[in-house]
Amino acid sequence: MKTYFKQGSILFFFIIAVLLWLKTYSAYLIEFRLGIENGLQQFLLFLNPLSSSLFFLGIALFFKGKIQQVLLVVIQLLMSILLYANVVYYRFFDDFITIPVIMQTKTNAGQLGNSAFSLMTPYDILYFADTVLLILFLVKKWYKPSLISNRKPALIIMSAAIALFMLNLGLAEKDRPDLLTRSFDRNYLVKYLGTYNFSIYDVVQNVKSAGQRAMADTNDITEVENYIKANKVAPNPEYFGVAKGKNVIYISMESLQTFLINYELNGEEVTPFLNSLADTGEAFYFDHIYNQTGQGKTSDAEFIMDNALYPMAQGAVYVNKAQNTFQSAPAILKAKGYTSAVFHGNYKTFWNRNEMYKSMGIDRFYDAEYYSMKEEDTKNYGLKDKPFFKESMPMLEELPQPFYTRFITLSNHFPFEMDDGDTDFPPAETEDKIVNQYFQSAHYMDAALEQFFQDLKSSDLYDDTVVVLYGDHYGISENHNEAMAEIIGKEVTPFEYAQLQRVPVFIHVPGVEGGLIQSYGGQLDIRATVLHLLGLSTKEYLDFGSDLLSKEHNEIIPLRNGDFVSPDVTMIGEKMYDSQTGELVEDPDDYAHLAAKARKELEMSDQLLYKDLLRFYKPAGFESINREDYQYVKDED
Ligand code: GP9
Ligand code: MN
Repeated sequence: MKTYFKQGSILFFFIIAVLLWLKTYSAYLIEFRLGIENGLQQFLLFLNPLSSSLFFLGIALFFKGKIQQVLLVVIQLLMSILLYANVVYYRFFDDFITIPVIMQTKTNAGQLGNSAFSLMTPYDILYFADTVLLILFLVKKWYKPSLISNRKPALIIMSAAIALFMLNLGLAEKDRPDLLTRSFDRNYLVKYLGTYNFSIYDVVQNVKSAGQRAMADTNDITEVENYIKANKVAPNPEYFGVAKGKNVIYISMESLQTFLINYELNGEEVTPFLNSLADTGEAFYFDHIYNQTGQGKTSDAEFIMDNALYPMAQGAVYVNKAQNTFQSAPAILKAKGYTSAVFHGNYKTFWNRNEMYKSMGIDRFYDAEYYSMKEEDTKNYGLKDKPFFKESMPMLEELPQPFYTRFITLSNHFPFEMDDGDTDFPPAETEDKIVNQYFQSAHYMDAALEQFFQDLKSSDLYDDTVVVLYGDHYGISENHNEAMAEIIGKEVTPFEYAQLQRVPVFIHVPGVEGGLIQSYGGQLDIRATVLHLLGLSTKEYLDFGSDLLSKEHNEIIPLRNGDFVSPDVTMIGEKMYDSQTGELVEDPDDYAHLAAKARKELEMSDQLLYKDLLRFYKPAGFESINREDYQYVKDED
């Protein structure tokens, strides 16, 4: 039998390591947009997979014979899987996988499948070509591992790998100080250190966060409490209490971005119903609200609505902090006689909702179990919006009043596919199918909302109910910038992309004249706005929003990635842009204090969450939630 490599030859090992290195580097170039700005960054990107390949594959060399073979395959395969998983995840989320995301996938078992498949292509098989080659060589015995362990060369290779890594880290720190301690942005970490090292960093971070909770005590709450209370703004007396005792309905509008409101595609309005809400003054329409969600997407937006705290920089609060203590809106309103409920045409375990809702004191959860879920009525993640709202009506009417509820729509979800007959709205005509379909599914959702409003009116609930509609997060990621440029009629620069992070917010208050409100705000500001409309003071609560209708409303809006927007400047990464013109500002240092304020706010909120500090705080008049009082099991009848 022919053996291509001398027994114990180290050459074969190097070929495998180099293939993994180059494969990873190619993936960086082809799949990820890491924003390489200079030659050094380009060099580090090229360098970083080398040290990881040598280091991890090198472990196999400490063993001999069969064990060496098996280890080589297993390590190579695991690294390839990690790389490919990141590639697929990035194609949709523009982000890298973290430990909490992996936990989420488990929680959401099976249901992410559809989206994941639409993100894969047959060419992806190339991501495992070198793995197949490696296995082939070993099975065919074209390469025979050493019968003694290659301890000495292994040590040399490991040391070289570590030296390379230290060099990499040193150069990265030089280009971007505090890379490991301060960064909110996973893109930076991957750009400088690579996907494999990022995963290790992520594991360490998660272990640390578990430790943080254990170490915290009552003293930790004081700083946060002082910060928050010093920054509270007074409600606007004109609106305070105008909706006292009214019901509340929040509607989470899946993936809806502000650019769609009043947008006309070939002369036809995409969202005629929502447009009419704003135009007629039937509701307040806020057109400068930026989404502040992170990896938890819909669940992060829900979390923000009910808690006015920042979601996590990595992973979803719903999944990772579901056992924390919260003083959520449903619990606050419970003390005022409200019954709370969530309606959603997907199963209760998705996003770990059935656990998180207990901590937020949500009384009832009408999940997929309560709906018909007929084949022709479902698509993607669950029930289509029109049957969803239709079937929800009788359940809503049964609720004791006043109620506090949330309806979570689904039809306008990536990849925005519609069934035949669900919409006659024409797709856009860019080269990008996803962008084209987005208009159709958004139009369908708009029609579903109109039908729901009709039903509320005919049921007499309308005049007793505040309705808040909010876009949950972006629908169109950076991957589609080219087509989006056609849609918005200008290049999607980083500044324009930040503008696309706006999500529409409408608030209908019975008997109150609405209209367009252009002040800058974030999703976190909605809770205080609504509680004040209901006539509840928010002074005692540890939250980070500021009433959008207040004259003192705070217009510096931190985003979850550490950037911020304000009417004057918008900070993206390290750069400051004039918010009105989109040009870089001449003297960014003039705005350093705003950046510091935004950072401080995120830091304070993170403290609350990571250390679970609300367990040490009890607002006056608040009745603590006991998770055991809540259960979301449908009665058999
Ligand atoms: C699933 C729905 C979609 O239940 O909320 O979640 P998303 O993927 O948008 O976070
Ligand atoms: Mn969503």
